[in-house]
Amino acid sequence: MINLMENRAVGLELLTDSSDLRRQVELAVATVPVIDVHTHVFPAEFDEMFFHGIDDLLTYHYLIAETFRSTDISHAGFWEMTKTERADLVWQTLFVENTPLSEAARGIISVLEAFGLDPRAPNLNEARRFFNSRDPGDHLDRVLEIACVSDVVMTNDPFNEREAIFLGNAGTNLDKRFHTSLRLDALLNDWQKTIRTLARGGLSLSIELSDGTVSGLRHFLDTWIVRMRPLYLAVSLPAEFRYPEGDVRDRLIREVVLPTAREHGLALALMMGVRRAVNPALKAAGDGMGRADIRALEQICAENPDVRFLATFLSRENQHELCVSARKFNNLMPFGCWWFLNNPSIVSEITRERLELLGPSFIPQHSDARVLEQLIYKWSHARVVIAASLSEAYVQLLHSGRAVTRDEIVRDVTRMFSGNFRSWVGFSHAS
Ligand code: FIX
Ligand code: ZN
Repeated sequence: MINLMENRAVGLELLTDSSDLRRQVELAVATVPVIDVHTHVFPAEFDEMFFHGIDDLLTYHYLIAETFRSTDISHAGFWEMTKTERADLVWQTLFVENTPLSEAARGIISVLEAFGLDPRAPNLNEARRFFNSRDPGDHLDRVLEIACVSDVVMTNDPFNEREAIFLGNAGTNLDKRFHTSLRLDALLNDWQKTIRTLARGGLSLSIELSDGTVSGLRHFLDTWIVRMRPLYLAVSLPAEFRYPEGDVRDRLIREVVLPTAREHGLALALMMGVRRAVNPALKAAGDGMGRADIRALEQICAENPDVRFLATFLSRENQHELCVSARKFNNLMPFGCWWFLNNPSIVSEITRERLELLGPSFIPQHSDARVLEQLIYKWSHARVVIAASLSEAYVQLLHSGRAVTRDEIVRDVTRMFSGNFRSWVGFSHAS
């Protein structure tokens, strides 16, 4: 009881020494569990969509793009290789013949370190033996524990015929730490192909978006929302996305997506600024980015004040605009440092400008992990930068004349790591 009382008292103590303050921030950021609001990670129930272990880690598309810059293998030659051969080539190229200085390469080192594996191994024998020996359930528990991740939100595409098979059962026997989001890229960015996919599934629609087609699409989404219980709807949008635009996508957003979000009380995540297949020869590694038009987001938020929006942009040049837009629209929640932004130098800049313009009313990061063990490095690397940015904000506040307590720091970090998302999407602790 005394310890509890002492601990309670410590939590209420004003932190007037900047070194103590920094230590408390680092402790809070390191130990407050986070909800990972956007990932491509799947649990083992999704079979071949469940990526884990050293070969999946090394054939991550970030590392494939980097490997092509340091070896003379042709794209075709690389794709003819087996996954094991590709992983060996990536390891040899980026980790043996060169120093793993990039963020994605350093991430592999952080994962090996977490499991006590040799980061300077000449080959992958030890790592393969280790990962192949792990019990899947225990390994998942251990990864989430090391990463201090309480919940993982997947990216789920009901328009993907292969995934739909797994999704159909997701509602029932899914690991309770995994949650779905309903991804709309196929509908909004690939309408011509999707109408053919839906026809194969027995849903015949008209490409001109007749009334019957709109109601057919609404019913398709309603059915999937009931089956998969997504925490939010999501779509990535190209850098050239404009709104209003008067095209098919504009009509699908207005007549199908927004009414569905409103009717089901679902938030809509807009992920803006991607340029798909800039170099198709790199496959998943071939996407690029571009500066998007913040006015499109503002128009959607302004026209739909009763709908909550999550937003992330892929261009560093859009980040300050996003902060200012979020000040204008309280139905807009910025989240994460997406993809090519997820590098410490840029995460630091984005986090500091968000704290300066938004206080704790944003979601600092998502991992975008595709391979289970990436959760470890993406969160350990992010936490270092978030702690430094947050410490700077508290120290500046102290110098301006206002000290904080440890409990207040934990409150603020909890709000950013899970509270803002929970309240935004209506995700209660119980669910
Ligand atoms: O659109 C997305 O969800 C992107 O995150 C992915 O397409 C991308 O490949 C990725 O995983 C980036 O980290
Ligand atoms: Zn993603």
